[in-house]
This record gives sequence, structure tokens and C-alpha cells, in this order.
Amino acid sequence: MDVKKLKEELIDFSKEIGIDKIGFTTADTFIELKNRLIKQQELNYQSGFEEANIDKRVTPSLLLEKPQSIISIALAYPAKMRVRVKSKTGERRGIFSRASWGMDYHHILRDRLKKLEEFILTKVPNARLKSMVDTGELSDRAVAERAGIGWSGKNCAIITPEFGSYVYLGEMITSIPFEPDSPIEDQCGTCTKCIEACPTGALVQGGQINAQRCISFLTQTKNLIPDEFRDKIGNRLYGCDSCQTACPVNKGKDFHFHDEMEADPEISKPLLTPMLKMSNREFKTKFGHVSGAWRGKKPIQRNAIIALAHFKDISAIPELTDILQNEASSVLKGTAAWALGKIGGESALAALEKAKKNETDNEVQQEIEKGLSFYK
Ligand code: B12
Ligand code: SF4
Ligand code: SF4
Repeated sequence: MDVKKLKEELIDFSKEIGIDKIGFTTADTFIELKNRLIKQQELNYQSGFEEANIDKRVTPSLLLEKPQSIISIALAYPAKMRVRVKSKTGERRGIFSRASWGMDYHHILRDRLKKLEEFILTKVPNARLKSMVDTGELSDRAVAERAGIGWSGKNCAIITPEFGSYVYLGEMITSIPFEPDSPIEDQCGTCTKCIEACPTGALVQGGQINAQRCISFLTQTKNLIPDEFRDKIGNRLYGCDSCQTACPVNKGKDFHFHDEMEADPEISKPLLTPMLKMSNREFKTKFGHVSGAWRGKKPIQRNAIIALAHFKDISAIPELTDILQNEASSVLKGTAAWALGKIGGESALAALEKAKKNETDNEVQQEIEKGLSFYK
């Protein structure tokens, strides 16, 4: 097998199938990452969405027999919506972060990796290959960094010189000893714009995140959002882009290479009030194909309620009152109670006082009290 030639052929093929950047690295254990992951775990800085087994996260040989290399891929996604949203006065909208625009990226990257696998297998039929995107054991960023895709920014993102940090990452562990590429130099320098831009102080220092404070994480949780973060969430329905929009490297970068990644503004920047009454079926039909839908309807609805409170949208009071009175989920009820207090006014006060008399759930009662406290 001519591995050098195969690498060149793979690079050419990757361009044909819509992979924007490809890099190669060894299948060696990620020693530095292991210490980092242990530290993050000890500090309770992890999100809980990561693979729990740290050894598996850093040891490719636990995932594929006798691995020889890892191929890292990156696909650039748009920073701006092509179609502008048309809002009438008074209409309030929420926003999905860019990584949730268009079709769920997991499907798109898995498709590209599958095509790469098929290509390799036509050339090396006995090759052992294992691909993953986001939900796999490996750290997609650590692989990409070592494979020279980009540097690891102070905002934690992998930043490519060509496309900035708006790239999705995926990788394939292989049994083929491809020549590794070299990592690229850290280009953050003395800049600290992302750390300053983070609304919650989640970037505790350059390159270190406390995921428990990260808005992206908070929008994906299922419980009540802790009080200190509610105002900071603003109108974000899923994810957060602030540490990327602040980054000077991303300035002017907006790539539209993949039609599947184009945002439909009615989905990526939807009207808030109609989201409160959606059936499961309506949610699935409208939002089921986006990556931000992975936790289901309720977290997004909770975030929509917080967004309505952020806008102090008086027109939403009847819907919020209805949730407070009739909804089964205590998280939605409680968030609605808090939002009614934030929005204020007499009808919201009446709704809160009525609910105070009837509500039996302690958690919701506490939120009603919080709502009422805004009137004092
Ligand atoms: C858990 C998770 C989250 C958590 C925690 C994020 C985090 N920074 O750890 C939450 C929910 C908060 C999150 C949010 C987001 N995520 Co996320 N997430 C993941 C996931 C599943 C695991 C990440 C992980 O293991 N983190 C643990 C940390 C410790 O490791 P790491 O970041 O992977 O690796 C770096 C560090 O270890 C660092 N490091 C190692 N040792 C040392 C030592 C020192 C001294 C220093 C400074 C650094 C350092 O270098 C590594 C390489 O950069 C990955 C997919 C995957 N399987 O890897 C996606 C992934 C990282 N997420 C991604 C995205 C797009 C996002 C969001 C932008 C989405 C959004 N718009 O809301 C935000 C960005 C938030 C941020 N600033 O990081 C992309 C990143 C693409 C890119 N260009 O970097 C990934 C790779 C998914 C994908 N396949 O595309 N995410
Ligand atoms: S995604 Fe938002 S909250 Fe999370 S670290 Fe970046 S700026 Fe901070
Ligand atoms: S904002 Fe500055 S410090 Fe942060 S990732 Fe971008 S270049 Fe690096």
C-alpha cells in the first residue's frame, strides 16, 4: 500500500465531497488532555454531556484495535442568515445559535465520514475504521488541534485560519499509518476579547471553561435555570455564540458552502409566543431536524418563556397565565410565574396571586414568590 499516495488521494476526494479541511494525526494517547479532563472533573467544570470514561476519551486503542492514525475533518458553517427575518412591530423572536442552523450537523458530517470510509475501503479493503462526530468518545477539538486543523482558542474553540471558529468537527480512527500533519501555531496572542464578552464569566481563564456557567449548557438543561443566569440568557433558545462573535478572527467570515446548513429564519429565529403552545408533533415537524432539538420541546419552551420576560412582552401575559394555571411541567409553570413577575402589570399580578392560592407544588410556589417579589 502506498500510504503517501493514498493520503494525497484522500485529500483530493475530501474536497470533492464537501469537506472543507482535513488533517491527519497519530493515534497516540492524548496525555495532556487526560490531565485536563481529570482537572475539569475535579472542579465540577464539566457539562455532563461528555463521555464519562476518561480513559476512553484519550486512548484511541480502546476504541479501535491497533489504530495507526486519526483523520480529522472540519466543515464550515454560515455566520449570517442569507434570508432576513421579516418581523412586524411588537413581534418577539428567539434565536438558535449558529451551530443549530439548517440540518443537524451530526447527519451532515457522518455522511461525509461515511463517504471517506467507502473511499478508503475501495483502496484498502481490510482497513479498520471508526468514525465519530460530537457524540463519540474522543475530544473532537483535541484531535483537530493535533491534526493541524486549527489552534485551540481562549474561547475553547478550534479556530481555523481560513474559516475562523465556525466549523463543525469530526474524525475517523484508522488502521492505516498516514503521515501526521503538524499542529498550527496559537494565534490568540494577547487578545482576551472572548473572555470579556462572555456574559456569565464561564471562561474562567483563556482555554478553560466552567461549563456549568456556560449559557450554551444552561439552554440545554431540563430543570429550572438558576436565578443568576436567567437575565443573561436573553432571547437565546439554544446555544450561545458570544465568545465566537467577539473573536476578531471570525470578523468578516461567513461561508455558505453547504446548502443543508442554510438557516430558515422562521426556524432559527422563530416567533416566541407560538412556541409556548406547540404540540409535540408540531415541534417535531418544525424543529425536529435541527441539532438544537436534541433535548426535546420543553427546554426550548422554558427558554422561550425566559426570552419573553427579557422583552417584557405584555402581549404574552395570557399565554403565560395559561401555562401557570394549566401546564403539567413544574419547570414551565415555575418559569412562567417568574416571567409574569418580570413583565409586570396588573393582569400578571392577578394571575400570580390566584396561582399562589391554588398551587400545590413547592418548586412552583417558590417561583410564584419570586414573581411577586418584583412588585415589592
Ligand atoms: C461537552 C461539550 C460542550 C459543553 C462544554 C464545552 C467545553 N468547552 O468543554 C457545552 C454544552 C458548554 C458546549 C458548548 C458549545 N459547544 Co460543544 N461540545 C462538547 C463536546 C461533546 C465535548 C467537549 C469536551 O470534552 N470538553 C472538555 C474539554 C476539557 O476538552 P475539549 O474542549 O474537547 O478539548 C480542548 C481542551 O481539553 C484543551 N486543553 C487540553 N489540555 C489543556 C491544557 C491547557 C493549559 C489549556 C489552556 C487547554 C487545554 O485543548 C483541547 C483542544 O482544544 C464536544 C464534542 C466532542 N466529542 O468533543 C462538542 C464541541 C466541542 N462543541 C462544539 C460547539 C460548536 C459548541 C458551541 C459553540 C455551541 C453553541 N453555539 O452554543 C458551544 C461553545 C462553548 C465553548 N466556549 O466551548 C464543537 C466545537 C467546534 C469548534 N470549532 O471548536 C464540538 C467539537 C462539536 C463538533 N463536533 O463540532 N459544548
Ligand atoms: S458560549 Fe456563551 S456563555 Fe458559553 S463560554 Fe461562550 S460566551 Fe460564555
Ligand atoms: S477572541 Fe481573541 S483570545 Fe478569544 S479566541 Fe478569539 S483571538 Fe483568541
